[in-house]
Formats: sequence, structure tokens, C-alpha cells
Amino acid sequence: MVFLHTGGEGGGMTTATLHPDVETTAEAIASMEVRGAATIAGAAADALQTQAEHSEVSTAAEFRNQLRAAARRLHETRPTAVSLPNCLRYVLDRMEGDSVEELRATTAAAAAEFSARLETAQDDLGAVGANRLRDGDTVMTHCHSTDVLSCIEAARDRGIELSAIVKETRPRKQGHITAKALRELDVPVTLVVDGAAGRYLKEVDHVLVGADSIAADGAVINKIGTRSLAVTARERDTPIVVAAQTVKLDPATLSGHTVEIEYRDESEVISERERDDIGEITVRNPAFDVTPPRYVDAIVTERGQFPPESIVTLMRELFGEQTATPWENE
Ligand code: RUB
Repeated sequence: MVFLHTGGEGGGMTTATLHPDVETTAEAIASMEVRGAATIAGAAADALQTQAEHSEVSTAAEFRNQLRAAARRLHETRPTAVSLPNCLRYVLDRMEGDSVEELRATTAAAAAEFSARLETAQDDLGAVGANRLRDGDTVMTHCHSTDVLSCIEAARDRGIELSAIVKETRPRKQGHITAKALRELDVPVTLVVDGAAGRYLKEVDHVLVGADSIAADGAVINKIGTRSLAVTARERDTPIVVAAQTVKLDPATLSGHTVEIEYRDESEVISERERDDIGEITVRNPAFDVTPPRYVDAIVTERGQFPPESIVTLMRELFGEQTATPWENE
């Protein structure tokens, strides 16, 4: 069990006992053993469900405190993927009741419902994305996106033959995960280093990327290197399509908030030995970048396909200007 001191509902301090799965999940997200925006949100929902189902507290106030403490622990792991706060908000906003048993039931049900919706959304999005793909097309991918793979899988299920040029995606080479998943779908794969993408774009019919967050102006926040890929693709007239469930829409950007870009450890970029050999240098490792809407042709969601500039309409409909952070309430 993990003991955290948290603010209590009466303003005093209480000790919230978190289920070990919450800490295990938080560590797995922070270390990127669990990664990718949709997968992170699903893991967070599972952890909240476990916390609710196994809570041993005796009062409703303690239960609420404990769930908020669990949500805070999950929230602090990775800053850029908005699916994480969207998940925590979805579950905590539905934590209702006067007794521990009522709170347990509503919270666990909300977490299970969030997970189920995530899965359905990805399938529905895949069906929309597959409509863009034609027999014989070549797609180029960046990083590893389960939303992108859902589009390709739906196309393959319809008997559409595709091939893929997969960018390695430095520094952590998530392109290898994509390559493996595509081979499992029987898609021929050509792996290229990131710098070679431009060279191969003329053989590509669609650039297909995922998103960690989408801002109200239609800007797409995704793995570092997405922006330069989109700029080059636009220069070559290759359509760039973003596959992103609506859980990637960031409602806070409606009211002027910006998306925090995560910087990761320098050791992902260069080893200690290589660095010593070079001498005194600065190393920067931003994990994500922002692609302005003018370089994006379409955002494919489970609610259909949108030009990036019109995504704000869907964002307002689904979230309003919701920026509440119920995990911080006392
Ligand atoms: C993953 C990444 C993915 C998006 C979308 O970054 O940028 O493109 O998260 O993935 P990291 P999905 O490896 O740093 O988490 O479509 O699976 O949500």
C-alpha cells in the first residue's frame, strides 16, 4: 500500500491509502512502459476503477479524497497527452453518492464506461479513416499510434491492400512498434530513418499520424518530428491526415491555455560515453511538437472527419469550456 498525505474535505489532513495498482500504473506511464495517448487513458481508467473497487475507507469524504489522490498521482506522470486529464475528469465528475458504497459503484461504473467508450471510439474512427484509403495506396507513419493502426486495420478487413513507409522516430524508435503491428496486419513495411522521410514522400499517398492533444485552433500536438513531416508533405502535395479520437481534444485550449510540451531525459538522445567523447554540449529532448492547422488536411475522429479549423465546433459540443480539475478539489 502507498500512503499519501492529502488535503481532507474538512480542510484537515487525512492519510489516503492508494491501491498498489495506482502506483504501478503511474510508474509504468512515467517510464513509458505504458505509452501512447489512448493507451495511457485506458490504463488510468483501469487504475481508478481498481482504486474504487478495492477502497477500504469508511467514510464518503475519505473515499473522495482517496480517488482524488489517485487521480493526482496519475496526472503528474506525463504532461502532454490530454487524454489523461480528460479521463480523470470523466471519472471524477461521475463520482456521486452519499455513502462509500454509492461512491464506489458510480466511480467504478464511470471508469468502466470510459474504457468501453475508448475502445468503441477507436473502432468507429478506424472505419472513418479506412474510407480514405484505396487499394494499392502507400501510407507513411510517424511514431506509434493505435488510432492510426485502427484505420489501417479497418482497411485491411475490407480487403484493401496497402504498403507502409515507417519512420523510425528517434529517440525511442516507436516506429519499430508500428512496423511490427503492420507486419501482423500483413502490410509490407519499409523502415526509414527520420531524415529520409522527404526522400520517400513522393511514393506516398497519405501521411497518417496520431495525436496526443488537439488544440481549439486545430493545431496537432504529436511526437517530435510530426511538424517537419507535415511541412514537407504539404510541399509535396501529399495529404496529411491525423487520426485522433475526441478524447484527444483539449478543452482547456478554448479558454487560452496552452499545451505543455514534455521534455524527457537527455540520456534518450545520447549516452554518457558519447557525450564525454564530444565535450561540453547542451542536449535538448522535447518529446512532442505542434503542427499548425495549415499543414493538416483532415482530422479523423469517431464522429467523422473534420478540417482542422472546424474541430473547435466539435470540441465545444463535447466539452464546453470545461477546464475543471476535480482531482485538485478539497
Ligand atoms: C506517442 C505518440 C502517438 C500519440 C497517439 O508518444 O506521440 O502518436 O500518443 O497515439 P509517446 P494513440 O510514445 O511519447 O507516448 O493513437 O495510440 O493514442
